Amino acid sequence: MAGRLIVVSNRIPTEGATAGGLAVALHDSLSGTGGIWIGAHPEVGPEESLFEIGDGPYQRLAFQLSRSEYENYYLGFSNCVLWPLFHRRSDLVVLKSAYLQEYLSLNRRLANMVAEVARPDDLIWVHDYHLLPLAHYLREQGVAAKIGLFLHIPFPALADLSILPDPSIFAEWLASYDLLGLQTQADTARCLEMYRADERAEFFQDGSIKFRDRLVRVKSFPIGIAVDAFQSLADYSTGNPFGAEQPQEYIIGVDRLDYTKGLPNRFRAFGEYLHDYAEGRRPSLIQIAPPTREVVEAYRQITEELEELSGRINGRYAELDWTPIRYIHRPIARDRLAGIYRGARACLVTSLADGMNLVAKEYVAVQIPDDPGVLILSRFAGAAEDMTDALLVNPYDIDEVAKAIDTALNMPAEERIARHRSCMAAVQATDVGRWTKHFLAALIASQGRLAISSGKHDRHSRIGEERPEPRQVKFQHVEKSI
Ligand code: GDG
Repeated sequence: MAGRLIVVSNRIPTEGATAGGLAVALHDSLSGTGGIWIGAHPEVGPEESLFEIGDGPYQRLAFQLSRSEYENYYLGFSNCVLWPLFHRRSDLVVLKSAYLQEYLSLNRRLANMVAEVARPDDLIWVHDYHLLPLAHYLREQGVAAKIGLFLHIPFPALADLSILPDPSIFAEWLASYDLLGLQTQADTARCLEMYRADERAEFFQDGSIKFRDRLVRVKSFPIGIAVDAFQSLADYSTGNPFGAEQPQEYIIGVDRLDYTKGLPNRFRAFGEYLHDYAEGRRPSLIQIAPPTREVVEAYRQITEELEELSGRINGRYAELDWTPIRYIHRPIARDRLAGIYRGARACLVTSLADGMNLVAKEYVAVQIPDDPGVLILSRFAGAAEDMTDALLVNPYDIDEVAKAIDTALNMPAEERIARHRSCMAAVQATDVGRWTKHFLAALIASQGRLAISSGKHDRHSRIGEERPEPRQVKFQHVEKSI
């Protein structure tokens, strides 16, 4: 890698929190290049500049969100506009002009701070929907370094974008990146559809899009987990992860309590399974659902709905020595989680829309290969694009999910083993270490700015590195090349 890696995300990993797969995967690239991770931190710090937190093998620079930025940029535009819109829940979008204004001003403020530390040969890797316009503002600041974006959530449908006052801004923001990384090929197709509808965009045979004076490459990079590390967690989680009362037979669900995860239908389907199929069998559904974004109204509503549904189903079916749904509305330690996954006869993932869904991969990774449990996976999770041998279900169809629970719990060992082997191959192929390498290699290979630039803002004057324009072709050839 030429220069340093600079990762920018909404939140910076902190010592207190367990390191997630992404932080683990980026550790080597950051440490090896004297890299920097930049993100928001709850600590009080100076308002206009980045401040350093902690010691470590790479630098961590934090910025602070004001109360108003937290409300309008984070809760507002990021989580009451972009999150529902990108997850096909336009009905939950709340439009307020202050949301967009502060989303833009935070991104501009952050770009100014990042521009202070960035050098022309750095690679800047921006993460997720909170920071879509960051590259646009970095370019305004004259930053010429290569900038990539990875979007962890689904790319929206063109029709859904039209509920925004100015849907065309997305094409503009995103074209300031050199590389747009999306989770799936379906996301890539939706992104290309957006550019196809925009007369400012031209398409090239190598899969890039020319927009004004820039070339942007759009490609899918399905994210995965740190397979070996997660398997080790399950191996070393000794004893009974439940404590005293381990259920005999159980199905596991693990999700941040979010309306995109299809939890009410999951509970209904389990209730229907108990009614129609269980026949004397007494499996439990262990649902771990730590709270997130509770101050947003839509999250309050779903919390109430789940309490009501689990109460009703347990009231109807529970016995003195059996609780059908164990609904745990708080986080569980990661090593216990790995042990709980391993003992589950099935895992239920019922997302109505989901960028990837790492829970599906974690579950498969820790199964015992000669006696594995069965993954029941929504066809609307990104993971379904590769894990085609999971039991794929339509999460809107409660009957179908109830039937899939029955199929999973009665599946012969031979079929379980074959399905698991196939899903495990997908988990291995997308290991987060490989994923990081693929993304960074594609970013290094990306084309960047075209020769036609005026370069008037070009602080790092990289115009000398311009490349010839690729041959322009008709769009229908392009789709095949991606
Ligand atoms: C976004 C996209 C995409 C959950 N509860 C506990 C806990 N977790 C961990 C799981 C898993 C992670 O949280 C959830 O990851 P997902 O991928 O399922 O979902 P999002 O949080 O929505 O993530 C998603 C992902 O980004 C990556 O690109 O796949 O589509 O929405 O790792 O294990 N961990 C612990 N206790 C819990 O109670 N320790």
